[in-house]
Parts: sequence; structure tokens; C-alpha cells
Amino acid sequence: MRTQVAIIGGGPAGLLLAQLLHNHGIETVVLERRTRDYVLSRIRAGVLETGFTDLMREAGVGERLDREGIVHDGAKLAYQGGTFRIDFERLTGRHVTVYGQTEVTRDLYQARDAASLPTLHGCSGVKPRDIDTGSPFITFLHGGKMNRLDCDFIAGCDGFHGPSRQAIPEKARTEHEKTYPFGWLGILSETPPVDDELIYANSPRGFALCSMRNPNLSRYYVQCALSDSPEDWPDDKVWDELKRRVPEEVAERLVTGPSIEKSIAPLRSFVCAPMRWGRLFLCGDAAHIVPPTGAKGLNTAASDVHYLYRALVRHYHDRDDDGLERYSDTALARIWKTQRFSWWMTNLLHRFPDQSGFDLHVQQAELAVLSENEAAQTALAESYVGLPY
Ligand code: FAS
Ligand code: PHB
Repeated sequence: MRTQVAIIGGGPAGLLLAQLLHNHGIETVVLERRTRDYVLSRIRAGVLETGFTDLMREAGVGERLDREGIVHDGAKLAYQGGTFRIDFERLTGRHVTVYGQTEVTRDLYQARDAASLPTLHGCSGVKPRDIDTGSPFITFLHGGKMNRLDCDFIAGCDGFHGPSRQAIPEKARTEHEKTYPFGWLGILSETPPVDDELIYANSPRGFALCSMRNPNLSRYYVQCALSDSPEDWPDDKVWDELKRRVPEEVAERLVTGPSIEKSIAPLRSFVCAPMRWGRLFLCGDAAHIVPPTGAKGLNTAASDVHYLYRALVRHYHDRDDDGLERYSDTALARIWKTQRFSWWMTNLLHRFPDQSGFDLHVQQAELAVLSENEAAQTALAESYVGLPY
């Protein structure tokens, strides 16, 4: 088997890259470990930057997103000093779109199927090989036998636990990691969202987030202990805790109902450099992870895709490798800015077990300054709607 760009991972990064390359006549094969149903059962990101939605339209898969995506011109922050709104549209002239990662992935799979492009599910033992030569290839188990995929380039879009990052020699990799002493318990419920915008809440009992997917599908998160499991959080407990962490007027109008999905995600900041080794290019969670507080995980995968796809098109169409040579540095420059923002939002909105009285006062003062200072609000809004690619 041979292709031009072999893509490991059929999540949003791999599929979006594949679609953009296909539109420029560049062949791809996507190797995915899980079944299609499993990939589409994962509930993850919900907020898309303008850069991401533009890229989806450029890929020719923005039609349902434009029809069903919910444009948000702002978001609300609640803390002990009250609730205030960050007006993204007035402060930046831009907005975000609420459209679940699951739907993004579904749209990309549908486009790939419609073009009869090769996507192999159930691949195991996927291993990039000879990445530091001009003839890289991948070996993998599929259909009960060992397979080989020869290619020009490999895009490692296989998430945090995939094999691509490990294919870069350990001595050549620099990895930065920061873990947080809590997780997010998330639920999905077929109930009307409590507000028409997102509400991020910093309460004495911990962080909470009120989000949504559509007018009858709500997404809620509460900060929880790392040792917790979803079984520790029966629905009644989730709803009670959420009501105690959001402003009273929000709790009073909260419509509760049975959860249709419940999961706990640990929070981590992680960056691997370089994001390229020979003919292997890392993209998305394979290279970096952010705590979801700033809604940057999926959106940073999109900026990687933007840089990599344009670099590959220049290679194939113009025989110009400048974009490939600069990919890692270019992507990392933006990645560190989204790392900073995600780290800052996480420190701003969560209660830390080792927080001193001083720490708490400074945190609440940060929120107070944000509530009254337009320059501070603009800085948050610029990062939230998405820094330029
Ligand atoms: P993904 O992890 O989405 O996709 C990688 C793909 O590679 C997967 O389909 C996987 O099955 C496949 N793969 C892995 N190993 C493989 C192998 N050996 N061979 C072949 N395929 C392999 N971001 C937000 O902005 N907001 C959120 O609320 C949010 N919540 C999250 C909750 C969880 C539990 C997780 C894990 C992440 C969350 N994220 C969130 C971040 C998430 O949205 C990622 O940023 C996004 O999925 C990145 O997309 P990909 O880089 O494509 O990685
Ligand atoms: C979500 O809706 O899943 C979501 C929204 C905003 C975030 C994180 C998650 O910051």
C-alpha cells in the first residue's frame, strides 16, 4: 500500500488535515485504532474559534456547522464579587461557535466517505518507521495481518497516547508538563441550557461551567477530586453541587434531568518539542495538551492543521519546503500562547487545595479587575475567540 501523506489518527486533527489535503489533490490514508462508532461516541470539546470554523469551510465541510452551530458573542464569569459578561464581539469584532467536537468529527467522516477516501479502523500496533529517511513507512496490524503503508510523509494525529510522539528519539524530545490537583466531571443532559451563553463559575466549593451543544442538549462540568470516578457522582449529586457553585438566580432556573453521558477528565498542560522529526509531523494532542478551561485543545489542533496542510501543499505544488522546515517553530509559537491562556484561565477559576489566604485574595482581585477593566477583558477575549494563525 502506498500514499503521499499517511495520517495516524482519525480524530478531528487527522480528518481535517486529510480533507484539506484531498481538496488540493494530495493523497492520504487515515489509520485509526478505534471503530467509527467509538470515535463518534467521545464527548469532548464544544467551543470553536473563528479560525477553526473558517478552516472547516475551507475544507468544504462547514455547511451543517453554519446551519446548526450556535454563534456566541460573549460569555459570563461568576465569582464571589458577582457575575459579569465578556463581550467578545464588541471587544474584538469576533465570536466563537458552539458546535460539538463529535459533530465536527461526524461531518469530516461523512466528507471522507463521500469521496471514497481510505480510512482504516481497527488498526493496532501502528508504528512509524524510517521517519529520518526519504522513504518513511508505517507497519500496522489490520484485517488479521501485518500491513505496510509506504508514504512521503507521516502526520502523527494520534492524540496524547498515540505512538507518533514516541517515534521521535527520546534524546531529541523536550517535554514540558504541568498537572493540576483536580479533574473535571462532565455530564451531558437532554435539557435546555441554563443560559444562552457559557457561564464559568469560581465558587468557594470549586469551579463549575455551564455549556451546551444545542437548544435541548446541555453540557455541564464541575471541578472534582482526581481520585473521583463517575460512579462517585450520581446525577442528584451533580445537580446539587452545580446549583451550589453557580449564582443563585442561575441555580433557580436550572433544568435538571438524567445524564446521557458522564465522564471525568484529568487536567494537564503538556508540550512536546520538536513537532517534527524527518518526515514525521506531530499535530494536535499528539504534541500538546491544555486544561479545557480556555476551550483551546481542539482549537490548537486546528492551528497545527492550518500550518501543516499549507506547508504540504507548498511542497507538492511548488516544490518549496520552507513551510515544512518552519512548521515546528511556527506551530509551537502559537501553542505556547494558548498554553499560557489555558493555564491562566485554570488558575483564575479553580480552587486549589493548597491555596493560601493570600492566593485566594489575589485570585478574587484578578476577577474583580477583569470585571471592571476593559483592557483586561479585551486581552481575555482576544485569546478566547482565537489568536491569529
Ligand atoms: P484525538 O485524541 O481527538 O484523536 C486522536 C485519534 O487517534 C483518536 O481517534 C484515537 O483513537 C487515535 N489513535 C490513538 N492511538 C492510535 C494508534 N496507536 N493508532 C491509530 N490511531 C490511534 N478540548 C476542548 O477544547 N474542550 C473540552 O471540553 C475538551 N474535553 C476533553 C475531554 C477529554 C476526555 C479529552 C481526552 C480531551 C478533551 N479536549 C477538550 C481536548 C480534545 O478536544 C482534543 O484537543 C482534541 O480531541 C484534539 O484532537 P486530536 O489531536 O485529533 O486528538
Ligand atoms: C464544552 O462545551 O465542552 C466546553 C466549553 C468551554 C470550555 C470547555 C468545554 O472551556
